[in-house]
Amino acid sequence: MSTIDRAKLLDIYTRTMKVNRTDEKFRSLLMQGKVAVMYYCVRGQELVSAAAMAALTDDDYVVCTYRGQGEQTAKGIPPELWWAECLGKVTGTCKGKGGTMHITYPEKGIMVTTGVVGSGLPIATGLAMASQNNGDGKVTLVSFGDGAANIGGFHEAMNMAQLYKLPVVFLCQNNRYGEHTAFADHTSSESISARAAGYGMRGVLVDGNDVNAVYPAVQEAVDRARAGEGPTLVEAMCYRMMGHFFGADFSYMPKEHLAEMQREDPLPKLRQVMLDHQFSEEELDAIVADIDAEIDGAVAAALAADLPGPEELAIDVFETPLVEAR
Ligand SMILES: Cc1ncc(C[n+]2csc(CCOP(=O)(O)OP(=O)(O)O)c2C)c(N)n1
Ligand SMILES: [Mg+2]
Repeated sequence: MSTIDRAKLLDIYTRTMKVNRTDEKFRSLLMQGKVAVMYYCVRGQELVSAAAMAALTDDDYVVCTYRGQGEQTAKGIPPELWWAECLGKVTGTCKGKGGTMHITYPEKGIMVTTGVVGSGLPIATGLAMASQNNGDGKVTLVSFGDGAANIGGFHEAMNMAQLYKLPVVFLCQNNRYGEHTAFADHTSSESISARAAGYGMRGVLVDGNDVNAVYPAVQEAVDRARAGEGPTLVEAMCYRMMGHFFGADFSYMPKEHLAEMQREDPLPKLRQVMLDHQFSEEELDAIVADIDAEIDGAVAAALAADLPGPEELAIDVFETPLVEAR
């Protein structure tokens, strides 16, 4: 049985299914040609994002990547704002000027989404340093991939975060691939988390498909960060069940690997944990039905919304809007 209490399990299940249903909806819209934007699928990684976000408060900060739908949804960006942003509409979180790869929503702590691989780590370290200086009690969590761990900024951020005992959690979602390159072909160490020792930092390796592994590990890392005990590098092993981005070929992923992913799929495993805790099939299905209805409403509103007008080009860019400066 799980050590996680029922209320928290329900919270994690709900967040996980929001991420999954959003991913399914996005792929379905793309398949039907109803939308045409870049989208990086999160199928297989839903639980890691959801369990990690469930360990944070609304005010805590998150920095994520282009594959950040999970963090963005699970941290609580309202779906109507999220969908509108993804579709480039003026009603979006960034008035349609960010799109899928640059979602920002400070109201729920989503501070930065970046497409520059590895750049989130130094940014998160800076946010954590600000919190330490301000004494605001916030923890920053940065989500990044296995490939990102091989960028120089990873090392700079890890060293500085540990040196100053900053309230930051480094969450590596090791989905076994960096674009088309398998983990063993781009990383010399056996794991990313083992590198933490080189900085005198705590490193934890967890099964990202198991709620009983990933949630307690992230919660402990968050608690330690908030208590002034410094950063943790949490590496969650998971699978990228699709190509690098929607529509990308993934024939280079070996068949045995695909079979292993199916066996380890986090969603049926989480559902079983819920059933073991006396949640009924009907109850779990009803949660998903509510989520689907909310997503359908948000998508319809986003599709009907306006694109930003040309005047938006000069707004939110400089502190003094260009039109006023002239
Ligand atoms: C600095 C930089 N180098 C290269 C790229 C091209 N690129 C985009 S995604 C990606 C793979 C990153 O893999 P990983 O960090 O494992 O994240 P995942 O896509 O698996 O979530 C690369 C190399 C980039 N966007 N930025
Ligand atoms: Mg990866």
